Parts: sequence; structure tokens; C-alpha cells
Amino acid sequence: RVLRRRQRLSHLSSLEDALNLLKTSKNIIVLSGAGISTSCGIPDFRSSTGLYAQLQDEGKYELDDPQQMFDIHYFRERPEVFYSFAKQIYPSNFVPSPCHRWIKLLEDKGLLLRNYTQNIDTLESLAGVEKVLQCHGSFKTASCLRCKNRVPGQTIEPFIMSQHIPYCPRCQEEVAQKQQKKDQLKRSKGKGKARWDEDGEEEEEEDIWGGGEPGIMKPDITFFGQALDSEFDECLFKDREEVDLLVIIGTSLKVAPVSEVLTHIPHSVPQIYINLTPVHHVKPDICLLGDADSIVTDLSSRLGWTIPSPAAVPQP
Ligand code: CNA
Repeated sequence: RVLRRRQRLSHLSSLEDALNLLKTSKNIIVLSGAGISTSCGIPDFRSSTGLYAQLQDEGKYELDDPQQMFDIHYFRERPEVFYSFAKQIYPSNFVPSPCHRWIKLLEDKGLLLRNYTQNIDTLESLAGVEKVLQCHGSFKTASCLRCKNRVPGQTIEPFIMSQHIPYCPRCQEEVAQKQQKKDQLKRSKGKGKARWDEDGEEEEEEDIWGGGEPGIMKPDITFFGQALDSEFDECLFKDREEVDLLVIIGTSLKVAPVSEVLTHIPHSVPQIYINLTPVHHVKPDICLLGDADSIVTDLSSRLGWTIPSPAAVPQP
């Protein structure tokens, strides 16, 4: 049956087919990437004007590979590099694009099963989309690398803006308390006789309180080398039973495991790929190449659908 379905899908290629699929499908998964936010002024990763190219050109961060900027191992070693740059990608005054509003339209029509977004800019939520899974997290919250303390993203916003490393408030308190106890102990010992070892040297004080440095806070965006939240697998496990159309927009499909969504949903589910540039490592059934905002606007007008106006979505 799968083979028959695939044979039928192999005839799909045109805009007409895409329109028919959109007209007849009821449980659409939208898999989106950085390309739906470029028109909002947020560069993607891999375009010729994207962040990777910019990081390479600027050279000021002295990265061996631009991907290091989002690598957890590199972050642990040199958090100051990320914090000297993070302000450039921090979601501040961006306004959702027609693509974000098109996803909202699908939801309003009861056609959206879920939007799996790789984006960290939270513009889907700003457009009012509720059935959205931010697969790579967002700046909404931040966590301590040491004690896992989670705080609202606004807590570290001033640090991002002033390009300083934020340390964990809970760890800082803990370290201060430990230091206080140490000082008390030292003072009480100082009152009595000093301790000497057999060679007559003063003994090293044993660090019975532990202590050390407070942990560094990291925005809860998924870096290379970090696992995705289990919610991703749970949602996909559920959705694969219901999905009847996969629409992929504005992604190079280079980052796993999100790029593997294509292989995790039944092969009988048709796929429409909307992107500026073609993909070569996968073969979606229908490829609509060009600017994503123009394509979804064109599809909508042909279907007689109206994309909500920017005024209809809350402003930042
Ligand atoms: P990517 O690898 O940079 O791919 C983006 C794709 O979008 C490219 O194939 C472009 O050709 C295409 N594209 C760019 N502009 C348009 C446009 N106007 N219309 C249609 N297509 C366009 O980025 P992916 O999303 O595939 O990679 C996943 C990474 C990118 C995730 O980890 C994200 O966190 C990360 N990222 C997110 C943002 C954001 O939140 N806005 C920005 C930059 C990077």
C-alpha cells in the first residue's frame, strides 16, 4: 500500500498539486526554520548573508568554525564569546512575517496539527500560534549549567544586552553562604592555637564546605551537542498517527533530529517543501522554490484564504 501511495505521490510536483493537498488535508504538520524569519530582519544560519557567513567575515570571535558559537562544549569553555554576540540574535522588536501569520491561519482554520519550529525567536507565539513546539528551545527561560536552576529569560536580558556573562543567582547565594561559614570557622580557629604539621608548616585548610564558582546561566536554546527536550519525541510519536500533510518552510534540513521528521512520519504522507534554495539530500514530493512569504501569500489567494493582517497579531 505504501508503494502504491508513493507511486501516486511521485506524480505530485506542481503548484496545482500543492493547492489540492492544502484544500483536502485536515491535519497538517508545519516544519519551519530560520527562512521564515529572515524577512523580519533575523538572519538565518546558512544563507550567503546568514550568521555563519557573517561570523566568518567578522573574524573577531576567532572561531575555528562558526558553528562553535552554538556549541555547548565551546560555550562551557568560553561563555564570554557567546555573550559578546548574543545581543545580535536576541528577540527584541521583531514582528511576525506573513509565514508566521499563515501558520496562524492554518490553526484558525482547524488544519494545523502542530508547528515544529527550529526557530528560537518565538515569533510563532507572537503571531498567536498555540500548537507550536519550539524544538530548539528559546530565550524564554535560562538555566544554570551547574545546578540547573531555571529562571525567566528576562532575568538574563540585561546581561545579554550589556554583553556580560550572567551567573546563577542561586549558586551565587550558595557560594556566598559557604564563604561566610568558612570565614566564621577561620575566625573561631584564629582565636585558638594555630595548627602545625609535623614539619612545622601551617596546615592547608581542608575545604569542607565545597564552594567553587557559581554556575553560568545559559538561555534555554538547544546548542549543538545538547539533546532536544523529550517533548519532541513524545509529540512526534503522537502526531505521526494523525498527520496527513507535511509542509516544510524555510529550512535547509541540515540539523538533526528535526530534519529527520521527514523519515519519522509515514511515507504515505505527502510533503510540500517551500524554500529559497533547493535541498539535495532529501526529495520532498513537491518543491516550491522562492521567497516563502510570497509563496504562502500566493497559495492563500489561490485558495481564497486570507492571511491575518499584521494588525491582527499582538505587537511586541
Ligand atoms: P538554515 O540552515 O540557515 O536554513 C535556512 C533556509 O531558509 C535556507 O535553506 C535558506 O535558503 C532558506 N531561506 C532564507 N530566507 C528565505 C526566504 N525568505 N524564503 C524562503 N526560504 C528562505 O536554518 P535552519 O532553520 O534550517 O537550521 C536550523 C537552525 C537555525 C536552528 O537550530 C535554529 O535555532 C537556527 N536559527 C534560528 C533563527 C531564528 O530563530 N530566527 C535564526 C538563525 C538560526
